[in-house]
Amino acid sequence: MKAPESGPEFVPLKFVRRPPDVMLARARAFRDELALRRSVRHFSSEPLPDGILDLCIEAAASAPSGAHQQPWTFVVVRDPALKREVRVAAEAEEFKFYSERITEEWRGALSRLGTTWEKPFLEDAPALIVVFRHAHGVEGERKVTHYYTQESVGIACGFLLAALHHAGLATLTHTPSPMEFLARILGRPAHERAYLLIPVGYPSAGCEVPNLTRKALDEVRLER
Ligand code: IYR
Repeated sequence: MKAPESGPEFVPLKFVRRPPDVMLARARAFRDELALRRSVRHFSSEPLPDGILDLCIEAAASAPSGAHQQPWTFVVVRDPALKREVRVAAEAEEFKFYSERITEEWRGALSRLGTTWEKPFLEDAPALIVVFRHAHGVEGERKVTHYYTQESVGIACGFLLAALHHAGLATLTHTPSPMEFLARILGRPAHERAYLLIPVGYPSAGCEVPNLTRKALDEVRLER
């Protein structure tokens, strides 16, 4: 006879309760810090401190996920030959995008970002983190359904971008489309789908970013 499934095990929550003035100061400091994050498209090749990416990936992997299935893999690409392979494949897709697939409306929307099919940052940045979403799980021969994978991996990527920024690194959220080439080049199994490609490093000397403004609080927040 099959042993009965054991019920959930619970442990005390570790929760840090803070006085309101401390909470406000922390919320303000966190807002101000995240406000300084910008998408960077020009990287120096300066190497990263040892261990920094693993710490940030551990922060990302602490994100909540559907049924706690943690449907993600973070692939760190540092090898110059592999970065080149990713760049060549990404630029092939991006060339088709900018010359054929893009609509005039989309071209207009992108114009102030100054992007083109050329992606030197894929080789210049000392590391690329390619985040894969597990469309389902695999247990032996069995396919395991995963839930809310888009939301889960999106939240983990938010944690990752915040952790990298907090650590003092610049990032870009790059989505060459389609991204199937990443699973092929990086040898990921069929149930892992490339979700986001994140170049990580230091901005190049004299790096510039578009002069963008953000929506004000009263444009994004309602009270009902
Ligand atoms: N993937 C292309 C195009 C692109 C699309 C959007 I939406 C952006 O916010 C930025 C770029 C590229 O990376 O150039």
